[in-house]
Amino acid sequence: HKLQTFELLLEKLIQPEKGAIHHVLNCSEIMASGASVDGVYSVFPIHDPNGFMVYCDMNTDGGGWTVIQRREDGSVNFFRGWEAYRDGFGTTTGEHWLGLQRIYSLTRSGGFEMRIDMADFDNATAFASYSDFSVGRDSVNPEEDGYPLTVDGYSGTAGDSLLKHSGMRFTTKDRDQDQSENNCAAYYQGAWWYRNCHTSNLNGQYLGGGHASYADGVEWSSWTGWQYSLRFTEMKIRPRKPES
Ligand SMILES: [Ca+2]
Repeated sequence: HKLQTFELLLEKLIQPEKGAIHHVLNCSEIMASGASVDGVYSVFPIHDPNGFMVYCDMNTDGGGWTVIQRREDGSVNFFRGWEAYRDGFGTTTGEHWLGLQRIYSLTRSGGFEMRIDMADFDNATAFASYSDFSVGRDSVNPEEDGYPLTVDGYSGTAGDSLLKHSGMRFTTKDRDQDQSENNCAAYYQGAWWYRNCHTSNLNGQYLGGGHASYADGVEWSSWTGWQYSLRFTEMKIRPRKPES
């Protein structure tokens, strides 16, 4: 009898009734299905059907955000190489990088906006929003293409420190794809879509506020310059709402 019950259960899992299991693509869909609590959820992007865990911000500016990066206490080492940035690292509830391949799976077809929330060590906050964000858009082999950034349409309070990076490939300390004769990631102790080299460095060293060294901290230059390492950053994406 128990075996029969188990087989029935298994059958249901493998062949769910039509509509019984909805494979949610991102946090926006999870919110649309009724969830309103910030936290860790599973998502199943079309191009990564096995799915993965993400942190969903269900409150900021209407919620439904899938978090792709967070710095908050310096507990996780962000000075890592290509494979780590490709695959992701850290703790979903704490400091982490979701991973370029996953960000690509979520955004490759376009139609996403991105928001970055930031805080300094005096409890001031600011944000930067971009109406268009994707990584490796339309790439057949995004890793070979270097997971290039597409970003456009700034609004916010922190100023724009990302548009100059649009079109750039991702550079890590062990894979130089920037336009500098140096490796910007090695030079500025981070990993980013560097040009020659940066106006922002959110994966830089967690230096905890003002620092004497130049541009190697968690920097967002249009808000706090190149010698102030932010206390908190959170990058998050969601499908753009249809124009109203
Ligand atoms: Ca270079």
